[in-house]
Amino acid sequence: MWAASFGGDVGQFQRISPAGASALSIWALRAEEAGFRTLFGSQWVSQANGFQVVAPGRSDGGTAIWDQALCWRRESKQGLVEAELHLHGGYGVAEALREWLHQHAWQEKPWSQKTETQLLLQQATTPLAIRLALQEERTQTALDQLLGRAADGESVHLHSQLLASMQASQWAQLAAAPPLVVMLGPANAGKSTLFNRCLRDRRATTTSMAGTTRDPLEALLLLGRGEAQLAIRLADTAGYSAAASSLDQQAWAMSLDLAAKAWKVIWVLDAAEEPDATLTAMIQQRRSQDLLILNRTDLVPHPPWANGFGALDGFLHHQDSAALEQLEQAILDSLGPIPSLDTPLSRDPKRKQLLAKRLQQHALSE
Ligand SMILES: Nc1nc2c(ncn2[C@@H]2O[C@H](COP(=O)(O)OP(=O)(O)OP(=O)(O)O)[C@@H](O)[C@H]2O)c(=O)[nH]1
Ligand SMILES: [Mg+2]
Repeated sequence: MWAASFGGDVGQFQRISPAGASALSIWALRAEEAGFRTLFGSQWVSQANGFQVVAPGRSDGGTAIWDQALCWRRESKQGLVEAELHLHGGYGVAEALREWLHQHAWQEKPWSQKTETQLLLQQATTPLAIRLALQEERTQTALDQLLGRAADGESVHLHSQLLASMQASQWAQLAAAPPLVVMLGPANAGKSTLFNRCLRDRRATTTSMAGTTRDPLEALLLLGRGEAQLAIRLADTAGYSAAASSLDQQAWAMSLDLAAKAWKVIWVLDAAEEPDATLTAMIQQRRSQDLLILNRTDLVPHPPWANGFGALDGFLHHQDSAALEQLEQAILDSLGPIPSLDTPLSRDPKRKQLLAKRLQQHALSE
């Protein structure tokens, strides 16, 4: 789209550091090679990824308002060259640069025309999010080829590749926007205590009285380690009570609303208190991606009513740090292995749909 508006050596530019006075200002420039040569003459950086200190031409013979900038030639796309200019961040300097570029018929390009990958990189919460954003851009063609081969029916042994791409695409989706995980359950089951333990911080109030938490509380939490870390938005909510006041009922309704929007719900039950029929029905209808934890098992280790509830296998009371790791692992395990560097992936809904379809066909044929 950018290239289409180009003619001759006319270039486009935008400020990529925040507007306003600051120590430094950074500008992105894009043009055909000739456009840069007209601008910088012999000072232009001829090598990709090269750096050079550049000064503006002084055709008026006077003193230039901005004198020097660091120029980084970034990359070349569709016959266009991109460069970054780093210079002083004062207001006058920025205006002088704008004026100088306008004099050379360069156009200022609005900030909003950033590419999808640039936006993802700017919002990335973890190194994994950065890696998968770049991987998505890099493997687009490979994914389309894989889908093409799967459609042809020429190769029958594509199931594992399709599955890896499917899982990688899900990882990319979740890494790009931290998903919501909601803690839900009866009042006083220890939800807020567990929330604090997960965050290793006292963020939620906990008391021995039922109905302590009213409004949902949300915090960003990193799961896993190193380059595999995934950020989630963990939410603590108000609990359920059969004898709730109207205020408590309103709070519980808010908990349910939030749970309906969640990627996963973690049901936290009190081992010392058998859930009533209403709650039992809700727990039994939970979605396959939800988890169930039996808490306060130091009080009642094996409550008979919990048999067949499908609580997280061997989950202990929250004092045990192994239990927290087990919970973290259960969430990560549901995503499958971390995508390898060369697995093609996409967050595009149409491609994901096609991937699911081909995966189903190939599962049947193998
Ligand atoms: N014995 C025992 N007590 C616990 C455990 N977890 C939490 N508690 C206690 O149980 C009480 C309730 O804990 P909270 O974390 O406030 O429970 P909650 O589910 O957030 O309660 P509401 O906000 O009222 O819905 C507190 O006194 C906690 O110290 C546990 O594993 N064992
Ligand atoms: Mg609470």
